[in-house]
Amino acid sequence: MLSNLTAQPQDKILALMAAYRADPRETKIDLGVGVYKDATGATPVMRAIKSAEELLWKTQETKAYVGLAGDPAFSAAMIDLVLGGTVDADRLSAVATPGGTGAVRQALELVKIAAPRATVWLSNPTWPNHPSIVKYLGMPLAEYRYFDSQTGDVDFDAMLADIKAIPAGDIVLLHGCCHNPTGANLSAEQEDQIIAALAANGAIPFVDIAYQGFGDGLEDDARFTRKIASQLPECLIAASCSKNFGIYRERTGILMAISPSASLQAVTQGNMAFLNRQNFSFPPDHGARLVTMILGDTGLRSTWSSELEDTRLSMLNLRQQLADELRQRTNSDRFDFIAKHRGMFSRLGVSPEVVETIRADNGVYMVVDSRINIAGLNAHTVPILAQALATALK
Ligand code: PLP
Ligand code: TYF
Repeated sequence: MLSNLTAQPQDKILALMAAYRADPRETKIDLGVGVYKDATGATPVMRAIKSAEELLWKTQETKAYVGLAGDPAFSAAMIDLVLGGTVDADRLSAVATPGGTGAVRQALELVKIAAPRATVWLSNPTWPNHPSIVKYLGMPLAEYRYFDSQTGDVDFDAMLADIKAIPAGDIVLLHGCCHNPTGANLSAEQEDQIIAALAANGAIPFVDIAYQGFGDGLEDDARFTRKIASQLPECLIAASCSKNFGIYRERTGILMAISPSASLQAVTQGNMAFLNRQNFSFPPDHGARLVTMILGDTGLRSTWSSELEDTRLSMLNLRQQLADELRQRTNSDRFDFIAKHRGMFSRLGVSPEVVETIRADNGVYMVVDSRINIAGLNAHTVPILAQALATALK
């Protein structure tokens, strides 16, 4: 039986991680996988997480199963964090999932049950796991235009035209904030135009929000998601706690669904719990419990949000520094967009050959589409990257 297997395509981001590890050069720089790193290159456990873990260790008296949907207190805390009271609880369903990836998977499986013929529309480009999961589930897939590699900005006219043409009942996957891989995001006015287009054509939004707090702050980063949730009749939301709580390996995420009416809530919730049971029974609890403790405690919450804010500001500083260095070294404003982008990533818009040259000559690892993880840089390595790029582009 196992002899029937053939090799699966690799995730290019995870393959890059392996290539970086195998490079013996001490000066190598990892701008690949989306993990936050501080100025020393460490991915620290956040202070609030450490405190919550200590408290949990002292007070937790059982590790018995919780429930198919996870702890309702986690759902309530995350609904509040992401939606901030913009949607009535009686239309909201939620289940904890293994990470944001698990939420994306469960959301698509829910679509498969409810609307098996619906096409899933993805931004071009998007996070590689989106098309990978859609294809694996055998669902129809299509793309809407998103990025203009000449300007480094959203190609908004093209995006809006494509969204307007999507048929009623199809699913439109939108990044809640901090678009991965481009770093280019909609303005508040552009968001409103996208929402108006969805209201007019009856396509159903599915928001993936994995970087709340990494862009313009916890509230601003939730703005698009909240407007979608409160202005459109139904939507799905996949939220990840991996980045903003720094608990990547704990696999902590949540799927939320907003039903058009309260009468549909129970059956929606039941289907989501059913899907959890089919796939893994109970979602992981440890990370979800830490998040619940932090969000529910004034002291822990303020420790967490201030550390998150420091993280966000450090990435903004690196953005500005990199844009400035590139302006100087390339003698052009070509890369000014880096300072305007938000989140962990920017797509530089250089060719795969340039990406490869910089890797071979300078040991700088970025994804082949020229996505860089801003947090992989520090004040010392920004000029090294800027010079490597300027040289390779000559
Ligand atoms: N969605 C996007 C766009 C992402 O970039 C990520 C990666 O972090 C995720 C979802 C989910 O990540 P995780 O499964 O680690 O929570
Ligand atoms: O885009 C990234 O780098 C992050 C981390 O299969 C990631 O979202 C990458 C690949 C993957 C899961 C997470």
